[in-house]
Order: sequence, then C-alpha cells, then structure tokens
Amino acid sequence: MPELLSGKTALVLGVANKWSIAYSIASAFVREGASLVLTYQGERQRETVEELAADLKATRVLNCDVTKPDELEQLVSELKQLSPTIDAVVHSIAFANKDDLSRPFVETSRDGYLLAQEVSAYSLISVARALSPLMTAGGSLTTLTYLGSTRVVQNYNVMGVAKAALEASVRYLASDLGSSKIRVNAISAGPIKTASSRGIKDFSKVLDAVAAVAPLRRNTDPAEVADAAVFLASDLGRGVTGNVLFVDSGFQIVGIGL
Ligand code: NAD
Ligand code: IMJ
Repeated sequence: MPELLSGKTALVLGVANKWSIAYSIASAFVREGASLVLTYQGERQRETVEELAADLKATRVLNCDVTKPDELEQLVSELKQLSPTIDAVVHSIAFANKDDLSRPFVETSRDGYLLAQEVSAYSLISVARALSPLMTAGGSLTTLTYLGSTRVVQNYNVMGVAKAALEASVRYLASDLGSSKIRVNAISAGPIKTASSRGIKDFSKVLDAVAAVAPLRRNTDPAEVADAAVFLASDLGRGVTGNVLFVDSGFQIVGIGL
C-alpha cells in the first residue's frame, strides 16, 4: 500500500497518554509516512509525551497550553525553524470542570461555561489563526467532536454546548481558510475509553448502550478514528471541508434501536 502522508509534516495537539485519541492519530500519521510534531500541556505531561514521541519517532515535542497566547506564539516560532510548511494539524483538546459533567446542566456556572468554551472551542480558532500562516502549501485542520453537540447526552452538559460552538467554528473557519487551500473538518467519534471518559459516571453503561443499537453492533476503536483522520489529512480528502464526519459505528443515524 502506498503511504498517504509521505512528504507531509503534521502537528498533533492533545496527546496526554497512550489512550489519547490523538496518540492513535499520531501513530497512524507516522505509519503513513508523515513527519510528526507533538505538543503537550505543561510540564506535568512532558515526560510521558516525550516517551510516546520517541516510540513514534516524532521529530519534535513542544509545550503548548492553548489557553496561553504566548505559548502558541512560541510554538509557531519553533515550528518555523523546524519545517518550511505544516501540512496537517490535529486539534484533539477538550476540558470542562468535572462538576459540570455530573450536576444538572441548569446549574452550570458562568466560569464553568467560559472555561469549557475557551479550552474546547475557542482554542480551535486560535490554533487556526496561529498556524494557518505556516500552511503555505494548503493543508488540513481536523478537530474531534461528539454527538452531544446536537443531542442531549446524559451528563455531557456544558461540553455539549462547547462542541456545538466547535462544530460551528469548523464551518466558519472552512469558509475563511478555503481560499488558502486549507480544509477544516471535525470527526465525531463514538464513545472511547480515554482519560477524558474513564472517570465519567455510567460511562460503561454508555458504551454498552451504544454497542447494543449501533448499526455495526460494537463500539468505536480509536484506530478507526485515526484512519478517518489520515483520510482528511491526505490528498484523498481534497474535496472535503467544513464537514463533521461520524466515526461511531453508525450510532448517530439510529432513531429507535431495539
Ligand atoms: P484525552 O484526555 O486523552 O485528551 C484530551 C487532551 O486535551 C489532553 O491531551 C489534554 O492535555 C488536552 N488539553 C486539555 N486542556 C488543554 C489546554 N489548555 N491546552 C492544551 N491541551 C489541553 O482524551 P480524548 O478522549 O483523547 O479526547 C480528545 C478529543 O476527543 C477531545 O476533544 C474529546 O472531546 C474528543 N472526543 C472524545 C471521545 C471519547 O469518548 N473519548 C468521543 C468523541 C470526541
Ligand atoms: C464526557 C462527559 C459525560 C458524558 C460523556 C463524556 N460521554 C462521552 C464523553 C457520553 C463519550 C467523553 N467526551 C466525548 C468528551 O468530550 C470528554 C470531555 C471531558 C472530560 C473530562 C473528564 C475529566 C475532567 N474534565 C473533563 N473535561 C472534558 O475533569
């Protein structure tokens, strides 16, 4: 099989550990011949991400907390020295206060709302603004979203509202950046066990409920999300922008599943 990303440089934001969806994506990108740059969120993650990056033979590992404009600027200046162009960017970042993912949605505080929006939605806009000038040969920006943006999913709450804003941002960014040949898309993944889902109340029940009714009658494997990300980053995805691509065993089409 020919490599789909050879000659391309990819930046992947959001690897925290080997269960991260971003890690599966990074490893599929390397399999397809991309040269890889990873970022981590602060000193606490550095060692783990550096070890994973070494396994993947990533060319560089850089610090970047997306809520800190100076760190994004620093990232851009280091990338400029590293590679003449960036061809693919993956944004796999979300955060909300844990309390806001278990209490009734109506109790969401202003601070909790703004935090979820800043980290999970606004950061896509700041990443696009910072990195698009480096994507001089055109390219692809892909983010991760979840069905809770358009449907009520128990406990997803403030994250659902942030994902709605993220998906709308994908469309506006796709419109702005299309003339620079930069495509912007989201992958809506089915529930996957990661650090961001493990602690969630009743998450195992969610996994079982999805597998029981999804057309494919199983849960989503992060490798399937990663292969869709390869498609979007590759030339095979050249006509696709402003889209939300569901990689969820088909769960989102189900009305009543028996
Ligand atoms: P994860 O915890 O491995 O990844 C979340 C990442 O966000 C971490 O690497 C964390 O460091 C990063 N992050 C949080 N705040 C940040 C900040 N201020 N600056 C930089 N990075 C920051 O969990 P995951 O499940 O791999 O989540 C990745 C993405 O996939 C998220 O957008 C999530 O909403 C989405 N998603 C997850 C699932 C699922 O079931 N796990 C399903 C659909 C979509
Ligand atoms: C998260 C909460 C509630 C229900 C959920 C999830 N379902 C799924 C997720 C059904 C699939 C995972 N997901 C799609 C996310 O986007 C998770 C985001 C997240 C998770 C945490 C947990 C730990 C924490 N803050 C978080 N912020 C965002 O402190």
